[in-house]
Amino acid sequence: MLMKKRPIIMEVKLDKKIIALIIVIILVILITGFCLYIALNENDKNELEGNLVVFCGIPVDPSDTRPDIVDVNALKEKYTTEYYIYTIDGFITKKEGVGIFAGLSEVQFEGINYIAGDTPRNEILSIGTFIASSMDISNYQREVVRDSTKVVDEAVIKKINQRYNVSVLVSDKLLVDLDNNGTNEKIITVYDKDKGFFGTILLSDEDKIECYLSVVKEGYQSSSYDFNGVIVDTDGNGLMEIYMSLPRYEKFTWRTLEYEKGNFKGENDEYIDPKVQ
Ligand SMILES: [Ca+2]
Ligand SMILES: [Ca+2]
Repeated sequence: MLMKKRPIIMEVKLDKKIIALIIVIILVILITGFCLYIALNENDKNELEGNLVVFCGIPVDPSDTRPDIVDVNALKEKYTTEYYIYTIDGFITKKEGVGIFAGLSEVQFEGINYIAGDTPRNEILSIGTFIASSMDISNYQREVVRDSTKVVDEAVIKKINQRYNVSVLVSDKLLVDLDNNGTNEKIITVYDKDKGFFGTILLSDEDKIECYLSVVKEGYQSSSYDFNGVIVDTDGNGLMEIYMSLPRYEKFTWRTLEYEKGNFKGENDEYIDPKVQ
């Protein structure tokens, strides 16, 4: 009888050892994985650190858009480099930044906004609104799809019309996963020519109005009512920035926003009301 019991005890002891070993292995794998994840993320951050970004010929780094900057030549020197050029359709070309930045000396400051005294004129602008990035950011981008059907939920149109007392048509509809959660948000532009109304509106993946990104209530006249900007991730944090060019009298200003789970990061002014549903 005793002889029969011993192997059973041994077996139990062995099982405990194996279990302990498995736990240790799992812990090692988890810790190693976590460290690797942190390290990779750090690499990503470092990779784009110091990336110079120029939108419509204007630097977007907040430290270079202070109202008190007087030495624009120092900025011109800093920003004169080779750039990767992106439009709403993605990467298009690589260019020396001298031409892109030619308009800098004409930039004026007005309050906290950075307003171009005159639109920088060069061959790139004829292609449309663009982002110039001193680093290659292609690997960080998610596709922006232009939905040619422009179909928008009736309830959304009704809400816009009621809110602004207009009767809008849809000019543009873009689909993009802004926050990398696997579902597309939608950015639409709508207009009412008779009332000079033009709006850019963010819809959730469930066709709910998340935010009026930009609204001009009267006096807007243009040959195109399409989305005027670029949607691109310039800091590699996985969230796509919405760079928008906004009309302001005969000049323009711009806005950068990041959207994640109903929240916004970035510039915020009277046009933006993220709480509007
Ligand atoms: Ca999303
Ligand atoms: Ca980003």
